[in-house]
Amino acid sequence: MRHFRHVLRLGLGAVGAAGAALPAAAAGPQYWLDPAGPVAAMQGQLFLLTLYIMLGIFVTVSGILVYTLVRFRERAKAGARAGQAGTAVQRETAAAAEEELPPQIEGNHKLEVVWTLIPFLLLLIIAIPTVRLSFALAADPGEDALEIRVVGHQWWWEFEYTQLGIVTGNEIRIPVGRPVRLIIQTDDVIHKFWVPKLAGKMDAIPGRTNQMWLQADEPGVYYGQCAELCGTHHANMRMRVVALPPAEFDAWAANWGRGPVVESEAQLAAVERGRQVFETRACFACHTIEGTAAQGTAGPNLTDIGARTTIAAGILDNTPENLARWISDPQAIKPGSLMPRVGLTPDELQDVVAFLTSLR
Ligand code: HEC
Ligand SMILES: [Cu+2]
Repeated sequence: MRHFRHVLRLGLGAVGAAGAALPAAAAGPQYWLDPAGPVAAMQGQLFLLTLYIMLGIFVTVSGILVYTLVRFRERAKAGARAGQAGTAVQRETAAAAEEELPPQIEGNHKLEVVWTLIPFLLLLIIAIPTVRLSFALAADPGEDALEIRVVGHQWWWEFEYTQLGIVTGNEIRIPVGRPVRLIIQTDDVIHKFWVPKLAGKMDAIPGRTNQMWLQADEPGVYYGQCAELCGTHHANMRMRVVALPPAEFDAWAANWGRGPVVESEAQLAAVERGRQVFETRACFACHTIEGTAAQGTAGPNLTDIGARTTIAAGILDNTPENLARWISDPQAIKPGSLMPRVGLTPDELQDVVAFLTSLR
């Protein structure tokens, strides 16, 4: 009985811990059971269906187990207790009681059919929606879909809008209510694209192209990250999906690559100097900025860097201070990152930051 209580306490403890952890996870921006689009919603429903069936089985089986343990437990017998100090007759009765066994049952066709049929039916209930959903998710989202090629790099994401000629990094803008076809590839090792509130994970595998689709039903910023261990900065390979009303999306797309936005003559001069720094120092060899001499591809395309909310694959807010920190010493922020430290004078640094922040 002491063991039983111990097990019961452990079990209740585990359920309590899970119950406390769930709402805590729900508060986070990557809680996938709080979907913001049809793909994540369908996946969540299938998960919950399976979970509820399993919970039903768990409760039924454990219930029968606990009932059996309690109901048929060995009880101290009056005779056995008496036996220790009793007469010879009492001792004999006690010994006989010890040997007394419950009826031994072997084979029961009815029961066997029932407990084969029930799992069969339950598996069928899980299998039908699973197969249907698998086909729905593998299907092409159609001609109207926006297509984005996603390329994983150590440790940042490249996004190419194949129909629009736009390339960006670590942050994708998509129009609300329109399906997005994602062509998923990698430039080096295996990565995994994952924006929990919009859709489940998809591998980016060398030499292979995977496809998936997603859609955001409400405007907002959805957090994602690489979900496959891909080296030192796997945990710092984040991304954001910004879902915009269609008109705002179109305006952003039309404006992309239009060059610097400046408010004053003085700012224009700084931006001009910054562009020259970018085009003549090592930056141009690794980064592309539309409309400049910089056409490198080893690092993220920076054409709209001023419009992004974060830099360095989601680990720093995009502010002029953080840009300067990053550019002056990327290795201090992301040690081992594939952007080297480029020696710039303080003036050059200031100008290049002015140039980059104007690209919005
Ligand atoms: C050898 C190639 C290389 C050179 C040279 C280089 N970068 Fe980078 N840069 C990268 C890579 C790779 C990343 C992505 C790093 C990461 O997030 O892990 C990056 C990231 C950045 C980012 C953040 C972009 C984002 O989307 O988060 C900025 C801004 C940037 N570089 C600016 C510069 C500037 C300015 C220079 C010149 C002073 C420069 N880079 C020189 C390779 C390079
Ligand atoms: Cu990765």
